[in-house]
Amino acid sequence: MEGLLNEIYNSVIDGDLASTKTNVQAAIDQGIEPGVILNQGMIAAMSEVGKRFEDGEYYVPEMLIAARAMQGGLALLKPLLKQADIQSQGKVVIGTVKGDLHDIGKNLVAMMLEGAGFEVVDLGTDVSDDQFAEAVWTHQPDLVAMSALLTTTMPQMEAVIKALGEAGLRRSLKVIVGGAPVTEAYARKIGADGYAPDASRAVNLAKSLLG
Ligand code: B1M
Repeated sequence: MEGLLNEIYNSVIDGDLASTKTNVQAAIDQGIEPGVILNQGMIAAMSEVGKRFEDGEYYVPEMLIAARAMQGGLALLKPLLKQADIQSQGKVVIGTVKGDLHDIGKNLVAMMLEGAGFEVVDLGTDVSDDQFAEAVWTHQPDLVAMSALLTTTMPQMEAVIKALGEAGLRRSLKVIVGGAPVTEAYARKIGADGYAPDASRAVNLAKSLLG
């Protein structure tokens, strides 16, 4: 098992999509827990990619192909993250905020929410405050979930919360935020209802907020 997880780790770091898919499928076939494949194989690899970028060893293209490899592996895990026969837990509108193109964490949160029985409307990346407000108007969700990976795009979360309030859409709607630079204190400061540091805790948070 160790060996296969290492292979996944290395294939994501190398941005090798074909090997990542082969290794993730082999890990699934061997009965390795999806959470272990995800956390010890793929997410660990992405933090190493981030470190290499900070150290000037990797550039944007390397980050991009690592992300592509990770998305390929995630697609194979997706069906396994779904629980069978669960009642709908509510509707969620999710997106990465304006100016931000990072979507792996957001996709993971969306996937885990879906797996836990939430109906998810995914607005993608680079989503403006107006687009969030419009989606809330159209889809009438119970929860809005926002992701930001850049310190420069985090303030967009506050803009969205403000826009929802101004449009009179905040009443029973809950808002949660997350992403690497976001903190609990920041979430409180901007008036969000909650913050989660990772996808599985985002699911717990959503469940507890929607009671
Ligand atoms: Co960029 N990038 N990137 N990047 N990138 C980071 C974020 C960075 C930390 C790298 C670094 O310097 N170490 C840095 C940000 C620095 C900062 O602002 N503090 C950075 C930078 C600087 C940039 C560019 C500006 C680089 C440039 O162009 N010079 C540029 C910006 C582009 C833009 O968005 N406008 C850029 C571009 C890119 C790529 C496009 C090449 C690619 C993204 C591809 C994609 O997403 N499709 C990319 C990548 C891959 C990364 C790193 C390496 C990996 C991110 C990732 O997918 N992690 C990242 C370094 C790092 O994070 N260590 C980095 C795995 C993912 C599972 O984790 O997204 O954190 P994460 O999600 C977690 C939690 O945060 C949480 O749950 C997930 C885990 O379960 N979570 C939520 C996320 N959203 C949530 C929402 C919730 C709750 C929890 O509730 C709603």
